[in-house]
Amino acid sequence: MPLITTKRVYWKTATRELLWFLTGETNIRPLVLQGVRIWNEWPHARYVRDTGKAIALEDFVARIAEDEDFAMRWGDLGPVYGKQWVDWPTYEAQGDGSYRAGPGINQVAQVIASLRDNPGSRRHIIEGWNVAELDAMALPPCHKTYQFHVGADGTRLNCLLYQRSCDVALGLPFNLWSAALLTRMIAQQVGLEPGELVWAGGDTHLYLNHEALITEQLAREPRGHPRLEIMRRPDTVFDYAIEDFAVHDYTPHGPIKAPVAV
Ligand code: DHF
Ligand code: TMP
Repeated sequence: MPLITTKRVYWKTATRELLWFLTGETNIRPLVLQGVRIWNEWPHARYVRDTGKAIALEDFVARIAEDEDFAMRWGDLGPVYGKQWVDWPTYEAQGDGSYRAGPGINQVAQVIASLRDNPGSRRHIIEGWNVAELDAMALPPCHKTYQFHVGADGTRLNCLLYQRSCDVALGLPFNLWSAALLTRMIAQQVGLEPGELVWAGGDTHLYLNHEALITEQLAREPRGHPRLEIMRRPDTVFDYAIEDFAVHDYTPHGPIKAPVAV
């Protein structure tokens, strides 16, 4: 697995995020209830902006956990990854010039079906960049396009991820792990071996306040080759749980704390 060893990467946190995407959920509450904090800054910033109340981040997050109505009102990130991946909106013309919402499209389920039915297809794509809904998202998708290919010998599943914007210090370690994990899960579902992950970054940047983090990390030697074991084969890609994953041979250097730019 492309799990960075020069600092401790919280792969379970990244895994919980990926599983949350696959539920179609866009509210941070299920993450908060699992102790995952990585999306908290955005709803908090919006709350402070919209209400003018200077509540501390920790108090805001406690309220999200305790008060479901409050979470419904303030915890949503808009139609981000989860929504687009499993419930991409459609519209049906009504004949009178108006449109009505049609059934959502589950891109992940469709890609799995197409990998099974038509492995040679050049159209196995999961796309997050729904142009019409970008304005409603807390953050337009960074890891926006996943394309899967079955290798020429028909036994391996490869993935190409295009990431339009990449925070090298904080986001990238999570993004590499999650892309590889998603590929492993889909490969298991369709009966293929995992192949290559190719990552392509658009705007790939370091924040100035990550300078110390990166300087320290670059001074460290990589350590070994972590492996992922998937403990069982769930019925569908939507049925994995955090307990299904074990990482072996991961003895990273220590964590390095760094602020996230909102
Ligand atoms: N904004 C920016 N500016 N950079 C990002 O990487 C980013 N990532 C987002 C949302 N918005 C973003 C979602 N992913 C962390 C990791 C991934 C992530 C958001 C935050 C993070 O803070 N990681 C720390 C702590 C992890 C933890 O507390 O579990 C790390 O050391 O990896
Ligand atoms: P931007 O929308 O202005 O590009 O800002 C988004 C920032 O978040 C940018 O630094 C990239 C970073 N990011 C990642 O690197 N990976 C992620 O998964 C997410 C959600 C954000």
